[in-house]
Amino acid sequence: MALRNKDQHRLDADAVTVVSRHYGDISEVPWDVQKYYEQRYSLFSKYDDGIWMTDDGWFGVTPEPIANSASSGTFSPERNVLIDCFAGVGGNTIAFARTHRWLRIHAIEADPTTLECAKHNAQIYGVSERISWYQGDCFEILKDAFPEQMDDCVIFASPPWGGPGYRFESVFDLSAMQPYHLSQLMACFQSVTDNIVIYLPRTSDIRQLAAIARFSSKVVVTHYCIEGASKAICAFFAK
Ligand code: MGP
Repeated sequence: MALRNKDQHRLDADAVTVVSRHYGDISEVPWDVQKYYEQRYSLFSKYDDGIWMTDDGWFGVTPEPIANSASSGTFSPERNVLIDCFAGVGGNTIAFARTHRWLRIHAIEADPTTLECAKHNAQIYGVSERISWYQGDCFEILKDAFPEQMDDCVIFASPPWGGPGYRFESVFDLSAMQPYHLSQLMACFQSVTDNIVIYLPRTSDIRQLAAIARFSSKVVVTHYCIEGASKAICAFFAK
């Protein structure tokens, strides 16, 4: 991808693809991102303070009101460590940090440039000091940094859904989600904890969530809307 203009902050380590930046005017914004740019204050209320995004980040970031609602869900009091496995540009990580409810928040992001955005955005919200950042594959990092069951932990995951095309499925098949399907995610997370929250497409097949819960725990599913428009669901798994 060619560099867009002087506002570009940096390239990733291999100087190949990902550019992070703050768009100040819609005329600078690629056409496929413009819809999300129009919603920028719903994604980050402090957008004008200089929020950094990658172009891919616009598609996947959790709108701030939803992130705030999901992060203030009911979690057992003994759970005081939160691991965000797909931190992206930081929407959910920041919301969890703003609750002041967690002793420590661990945020994992595979892409170095996206991680820089998350760190920068956390500074804007004044919550950086509560977050430990990890760059790399969350499956590897969970195995290396959290190799045992943790009684005090909740895992949150807002994984990739295979791109915006998810919305053309009338019922979204979680066993075909790309690049990681639901069972694969759950198997990895359950090696650390039974308390797992996953952010998923609004059309997700609820029967597949129920089937997973039957073998491990109970599941509560919350449906999030903004101004009447359905956006996504969260599945809260707990023992
Ligand atoms: P959307 O469907 O792209 O937008 O995403 P919208 O405005 O509902 O589209 P409409 O034109 O169909 O009305 C809705 C929300 O889903 C976004 O705000 C993101 O929070 C979330 N989202 C979208 N995608 C493609 C992903 C994804 O791949 N992963 C995750 N975790 N969230 C996503």
